[in-house]
Amino acid sequence: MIFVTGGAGFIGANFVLDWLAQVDEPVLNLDKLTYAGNLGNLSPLRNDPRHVFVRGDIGDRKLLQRLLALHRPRAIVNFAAESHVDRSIHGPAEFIDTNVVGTFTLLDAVRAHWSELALAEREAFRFLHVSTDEVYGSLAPDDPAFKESTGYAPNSPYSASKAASDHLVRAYHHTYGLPTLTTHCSNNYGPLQFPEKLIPLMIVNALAGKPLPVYGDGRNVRDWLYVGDHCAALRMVLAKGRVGQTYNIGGNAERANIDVVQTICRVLGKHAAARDYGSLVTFVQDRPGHDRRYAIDATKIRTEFGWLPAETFESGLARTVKWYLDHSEWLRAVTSKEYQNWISLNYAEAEA
Ligand code: NAD
Ligand code: TDX
Repeated sequence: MIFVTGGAGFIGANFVLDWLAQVDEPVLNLDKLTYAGNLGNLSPLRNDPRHVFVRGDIGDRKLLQRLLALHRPRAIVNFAAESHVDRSIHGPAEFIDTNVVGTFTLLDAVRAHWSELALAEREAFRFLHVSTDEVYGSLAPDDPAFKESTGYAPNSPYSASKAASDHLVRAYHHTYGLPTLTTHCSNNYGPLQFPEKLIPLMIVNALAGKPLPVYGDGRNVRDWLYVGDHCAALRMVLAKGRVGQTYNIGGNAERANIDVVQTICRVLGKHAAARDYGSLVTFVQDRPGHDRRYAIDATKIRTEFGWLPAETFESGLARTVKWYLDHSEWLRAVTSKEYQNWISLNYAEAEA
């Protein structure tokens, strides 16, 4: 079996659902179920014996030792993280605890387990660490896109904590020979994304007739990838990636935030009870340290494995908007009191 961490979150849950649909191999899923983790994301697997869910922390070494000894996974796929940049600005400590110390604890427990395996199992073993393009920092408008060789320049507590975890993964390969793989993906969107991130937040606010808070001048650029395409890329890297290597994954879909928001308004404008969503756009105070532009050069994964995204930004966004329109119950469940508290905190004095 494979051992997935953070598999009740947005990308992790999409990955587990896709994995069990495409590959008939069981999954051990360890997730702390923070505000971002939701067992409802995995409800299609409720009676599926191939999915073993354990609530727990990647920083709990004893639990990790027990799970590794009991289930003897052939691979780890590490999604578990605090993932929202704005939350890292308000409260960075949890990002250090999970993304840095938690990843370290996971790596070290896995190394201890792996080093006791028979040679053939040791060689076949993989530790896939899911990282982000944000570790490379911010691009000027005409800079070339991030390559695997681009130097690290993280700018937020979130990206700094992910960068630190990447360095630990690299060191565990270089020093101990742990067969690691690291991926750097651009901004994901799609079903099951918690509505604190740009695209689902805008959909939810628009449907509620609330302001659509665009930071700064709205010209910051992100490179968008549909989550299903990210999951397909991760399956390829796990199967074919060369140990110790890093792989960039991106949608080749750079868009300014204001254009993303206006496209969402247009797509939403086609549904039954539509209104003039564009009039809800509100420019608000910028995010401190806001990275201007991210862009991924995905040449390596394309040439090595033939990976290409199946969705364009327009087709993926149409699917995503439809998913949110069809899943009002899911949205109601995740927009809890804690969610309302976060929205009040982050957007309290945001109006510029
Ligand atoms: P998410 O916040 O939706 O999910 C994170 C999951 O990890 C949640 O289920 C949460 O409960 C769990 N978790 C948090 N702390 C934990 C701990 N200490 N132990 C066990 N589980 C814990 O995040 P996401 O958007 O699905 O991102 C998943 C991974 O992909 C992260 O590592 C993130 O850095 C990376 N990534 C995300 C994006 C993106 O656009 N969302 C892009 C590139 C890379
Ligand atoms: O209310 C908002 N208004 C706004 O203008 C929010 C929430 C965001 N934005 C802007 C900030 C960014 O330029 O939209 C852009 C996207 O913001 P997020 O969805 O918060 O994503 P980002 O900060 O780019 O980081 C994401 O991509 C890389 C994920 O959250 C990370 O986990 C991933 O590593």
